[in-house]
Amino acid sequence: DSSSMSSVLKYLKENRVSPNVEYTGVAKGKNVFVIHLESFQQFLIDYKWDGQEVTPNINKLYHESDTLSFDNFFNQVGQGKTADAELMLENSLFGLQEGAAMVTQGTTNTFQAAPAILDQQGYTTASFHGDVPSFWNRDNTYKSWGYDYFFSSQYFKEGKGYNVGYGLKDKIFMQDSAQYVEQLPQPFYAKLITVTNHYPYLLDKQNQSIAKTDTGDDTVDGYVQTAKYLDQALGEFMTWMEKTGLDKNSMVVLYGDHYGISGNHKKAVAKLLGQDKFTDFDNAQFQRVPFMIHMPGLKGGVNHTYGGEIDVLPTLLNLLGVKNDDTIQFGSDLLAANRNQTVAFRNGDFVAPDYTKVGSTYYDTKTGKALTKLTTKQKQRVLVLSEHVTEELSLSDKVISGDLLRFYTPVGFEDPDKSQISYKVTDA
Ligand code: GP9
Ligand code: MN
Repeated sequence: DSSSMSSVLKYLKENRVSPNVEYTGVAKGKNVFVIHLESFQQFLIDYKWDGQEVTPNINKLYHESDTLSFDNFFNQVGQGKTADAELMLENSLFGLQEGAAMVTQGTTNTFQAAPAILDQQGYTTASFHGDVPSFWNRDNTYKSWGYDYFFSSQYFKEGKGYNVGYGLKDKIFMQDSAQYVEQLPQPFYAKLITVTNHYPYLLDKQNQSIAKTDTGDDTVDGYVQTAKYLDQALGEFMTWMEKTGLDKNSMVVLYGDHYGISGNHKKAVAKLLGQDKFTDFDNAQFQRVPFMIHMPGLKGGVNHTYGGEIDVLPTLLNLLGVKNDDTIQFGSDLLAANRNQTVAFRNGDFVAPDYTKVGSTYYDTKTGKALTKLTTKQKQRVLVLSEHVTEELSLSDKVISGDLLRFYTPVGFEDPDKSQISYKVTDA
């Protein structure tokens, strides 16, 4: 209702951070590729196994001078996993405490999502994914978000051994997507959701080009093989971009959606990381995932700000030069000065540059030491952080559960006309 909405607006007014003007509009009018790296964790960057880099292409991008990379960027998903990541990235709203908002609210709610915002900037918008269109209710949710096109499994060629796990293998998926990308009117915003690097990390012999790790934990040891395969698929896609010249007028955004290896595999992870143990604190820090923005001429480097998936949309809109001062978004431009660096996890835990909370325990983020006795100053500080996290999560929940965006329209924003959108193959 309107009183919930006014508490949301009040919160945003008090917490909105001005974006970094040095970066405002540097990608204006460029094509945008958002590449979803399934279950890809930050620790894979520069990780070596079997005498080789596991992900040389992603590593190369990470270190390039025209790539903005982040090494304190966290996934913030809940039960909705991939769906929560998509929701946060394209709406700057948190996933719900239970279930997946794309499933429970995606069809009916009003959204002011990236595709609809960019549509008004003259962009063609398309999502690509090699699984059935109904998974995570994407086919309905994408209409609410304003996607012009959704290329799902129906659009891709089929063949023996083409699928593994949840869908089309990444190399085939990327190749097949390319032919559709070439047909999109520019500028476009294209999101490609990979899937092969998904638990249980299955891959045919022919495509395995690195040995499994040797932790002895079967649910963990295939991870490097599918991660490498994903990296190769991305490498091929980047080569294709160079061939077409799309690399010159596009901004490429890469992100890992959530952990691949859960906190239930402490022993195996400790072994992978060369540590003697893996604590709850370590597991919170292990939620880092890659976030990179690559564009020719971009002033890059590894940025150490603490942030997460909720912060992506404000960051991208600033780069694209899209006015973003009256939207209902809970994140902030990752390049902004004086931004709040408290990263909320869906369960209320958090990581901030000074303190980390896991359950009822607070840790010093720098040392990893659990604080058994908090000083008055520490108590005050962790209380401020906790309250901030609780407030942003509960207000974001109100927006989604109460479908509050139907009561509020940013200046110049137009709701997507869902009746005009169809993702059926016959209409393509
Ligand atoms: C399926 C894929 C997997 O289409 O996106 O989702 P996840 O299990 O990672 O949430
Ligand atoms: Mn996922």
